Amino acid sequence: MEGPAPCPGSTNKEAAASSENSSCQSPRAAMSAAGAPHATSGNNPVKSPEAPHRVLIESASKFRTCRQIGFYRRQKQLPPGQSSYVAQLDTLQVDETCASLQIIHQGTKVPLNLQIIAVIGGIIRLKINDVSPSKKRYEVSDVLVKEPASERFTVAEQELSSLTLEYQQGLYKLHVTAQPFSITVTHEEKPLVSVNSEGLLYFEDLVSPSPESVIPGINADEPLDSAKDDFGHCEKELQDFLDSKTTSVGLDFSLHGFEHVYGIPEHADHHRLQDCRESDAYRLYNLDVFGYGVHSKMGIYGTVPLLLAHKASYTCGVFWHNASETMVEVNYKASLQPEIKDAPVSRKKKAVPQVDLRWMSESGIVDVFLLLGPSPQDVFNQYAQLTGTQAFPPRFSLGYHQCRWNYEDEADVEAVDSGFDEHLIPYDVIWLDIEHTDGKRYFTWDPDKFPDPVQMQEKLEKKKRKLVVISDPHIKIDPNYMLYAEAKQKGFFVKDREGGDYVGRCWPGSSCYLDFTNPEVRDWYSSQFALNAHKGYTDTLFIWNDMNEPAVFESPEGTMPKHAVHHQSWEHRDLHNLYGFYQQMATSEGLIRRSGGQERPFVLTRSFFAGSQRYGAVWTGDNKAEWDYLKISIPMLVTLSVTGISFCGADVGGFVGNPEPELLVRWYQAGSFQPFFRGHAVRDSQRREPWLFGENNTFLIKKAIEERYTLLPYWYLLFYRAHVSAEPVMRPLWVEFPKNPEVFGVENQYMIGNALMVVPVLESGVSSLDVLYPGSGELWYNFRTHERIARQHKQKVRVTLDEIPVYQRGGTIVPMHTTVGKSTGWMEDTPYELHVALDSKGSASGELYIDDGHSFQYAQECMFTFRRFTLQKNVLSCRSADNTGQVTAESILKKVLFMGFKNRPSEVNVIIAGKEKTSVDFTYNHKLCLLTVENLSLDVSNDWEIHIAKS
Ligand code: NBV
Repeated sequence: MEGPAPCPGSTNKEAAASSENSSCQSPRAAMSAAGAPHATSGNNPVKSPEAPHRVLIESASKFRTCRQIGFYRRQKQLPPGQSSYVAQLDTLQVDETCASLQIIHQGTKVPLNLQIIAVIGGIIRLKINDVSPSKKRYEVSDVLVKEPASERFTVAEQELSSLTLEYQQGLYKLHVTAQPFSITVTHEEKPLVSVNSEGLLYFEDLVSPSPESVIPGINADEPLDSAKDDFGHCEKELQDFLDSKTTSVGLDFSLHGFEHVYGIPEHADHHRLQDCRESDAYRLYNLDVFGYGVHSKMGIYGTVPLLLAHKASYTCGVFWHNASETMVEVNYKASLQPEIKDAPVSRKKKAVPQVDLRWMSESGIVDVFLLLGPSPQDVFNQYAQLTGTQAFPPRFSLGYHQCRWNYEDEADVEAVDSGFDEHLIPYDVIWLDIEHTDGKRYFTWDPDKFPDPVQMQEKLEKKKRKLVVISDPHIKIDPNYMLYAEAKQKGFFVKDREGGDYVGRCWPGSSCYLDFTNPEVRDWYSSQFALNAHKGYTDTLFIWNDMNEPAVFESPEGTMPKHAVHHQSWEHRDLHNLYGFYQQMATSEGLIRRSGGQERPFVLTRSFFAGSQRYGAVWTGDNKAEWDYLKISIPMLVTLSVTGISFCGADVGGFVGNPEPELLVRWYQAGSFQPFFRGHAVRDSQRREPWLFGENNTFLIKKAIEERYTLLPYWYLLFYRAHVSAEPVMRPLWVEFPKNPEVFGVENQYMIGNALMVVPVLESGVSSLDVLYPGSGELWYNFRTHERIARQHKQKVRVTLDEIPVYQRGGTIVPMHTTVGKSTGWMEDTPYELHVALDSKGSASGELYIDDGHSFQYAQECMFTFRRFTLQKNVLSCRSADNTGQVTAESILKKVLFMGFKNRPSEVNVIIAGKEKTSVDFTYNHKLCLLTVENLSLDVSNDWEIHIAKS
């Protein structure tokens, strides 16, 4: 190809456009803007095979390593071991809300206020802030659903040098040591977590940099290799960006007896967090990293500063409530600890595993919640009590989504939509990327390509399908663009240091960025989704928020400078990780409002923070069409899931590049068993609709998608449970088998709910897999053949390209649909079937949840059917699961499969509402021990029983 290289997303025409209107940058800037993997993830130039004209050079210097981060380097000057802080126990005050006391730095004599709060429900909150600040520090608001209710601590002991507070009638004790200051929380007298035992409490004085803030000979605020900067940023720009204020805070925690910690997304790395001694710390800084490298601790699009620690006897969590750039160091070690109280000295100490954590944030205060568990579900509940649960999605959004950058025009949309019908593949949503707009002006349509967006949506709606369009946070500077003009006039953009609107470059060229941290801006943005506000914005249109880290081209690390100024004069540095959270909040609120509060929204976001689960779904951004990315998607998604974000997915097929057909098929098979299921592809890639890879692959992809649709009742139930009970939808094995250390490091198998274990194929050419069947005395069944797995806890399993292994756990009942339709909308009246997998006692239980699939009536008027099925002593009963739901429409159960039923029954009878027995047809397969009761017509809203008479 001749001529200048277009950047991602641009056409040659655009690339040639004037700089004022161009959505393009120089190739180097494009690479810079789009992001590049971290230094630790490889520096090799990567050729994008589908776009030979576009060479994406992975740059080592685009994103900073820990050593290039000023506050990290300053904090690392603090020698571990002996804290300079002393707790002034005589300042202790205890009231209904907290215990507070002062801690003082022995060198600087600067006092800090420590609040210890006993939050009802098994949470201890520690807040450390200035006593008399010269300037207020940023405190995160809007992430917690409300100010957590607290109870009074009992002071059990108070001496000159220590103090003991009791929580939950002494089940937990907090031992506060005065000098050096530390806190140890015990559970049943055993140490659980110590705070500042490594002496790494760090709290920079706002007024003057502390003596430690400067490394001899090097200014810690300058990049180590600024001279080598390769992005054409002048010295001043770099200084502007890196002018770290000395406002950073840090604290250490030791988790006693733990060897497994998880959480703190988002990193393209293992589920179990890796030791950081030989490498970088985990960085939590939301960044747009195109084609991010795998096995890297660099921060990518989102942050949830929640870490979970698990051992066979206990699960707990640390939630660091701070939205500035944060680093987390994890060190695994064994320590000698007093284990047994009152034991002879010789028996008192034994080596126990320990995880040391060090959290460091660039600004804000120390505000940390210790989630005391003790079970995984307790930690999920405690975290949800603070930050909320997963928004209950509309049912359509659990179907399959078809996306591409870009579906070119209305004809293209129609052709793709029809393609699904022609190939009889169900799907629910088609997506439009940035090119659908008029010059990247969000809320507008390209008048040539999308002249009649309403009609286009009506056509889709007739087929019971939806449209999603993208809406990024950058707003093109164009006085004739209404959205810009209005926001400008209202002063709704993020400001620069001089008080003007901050201007950055993004897809539309020069742009301003809406200040979503301002509630007024959010309110105004929400109102943009009103049905009469913009042409073509109908009630079947849903929204995708991208580039909301926020991404800014030609800016260091491709994001907003830290000195940009937000609402109430807070600097961007204080709240960087919250920007995307606030955009999704405003978008989701807008969709609710446009329906007068009636309809559930669907909003996908790329950037997120703790609490984002309340506003919709998250995906893992710009992965690549390579096997490593399919593989890493599993730990990435289970990590998101255990940190509250259940509605998560990865681009099926891989965003960047062209997947080989085998990879694509495997990705569909895995994606079909992941919460958010969307195929997506970068611009310039070959078309990837499911039917373009030959008959057999089309068949396999169709089969994977169909399987998703037959399992919709189960997915819907799991999302309901995630919403009401904070249960993750996708689960690492340790959550379901918490007492089984063998599974604590497993990340190539996972659970969907408590019933299905999925073993995705993550490599090419695989003909067998080693499958672990966890649990003791647990029975497992092949999900498709219903055959019981012989009791071996590890087995080599033969696999073909046809499907990935999925197993149903004995003791569970999975609700399914009997057939599939064109989309979820066509399946509202589709009958149900139950897959009952018997445990070793011949019992099983499960649930089914049904409502209208789209409105809030389930919550407002209890308009739902929530049923529990229990199999015990050969009787399967159907009863209300919680006695609150009202019956909605009639829903028919047609078929029940009983797996692991040892003998052929003599007869099977149904008793409806306690009335007389009716005998029903059944078949029995001896070899499989499978009893099938068919041709039923049972309304699941009724109480009924199926009695199986033994022969
Ligand atoms: O809007 C274009 C893309 C989008 O397709 C992708 O899913 C996002 O992650 N977007 C990023 C911006 C450009 C990436 C090079």
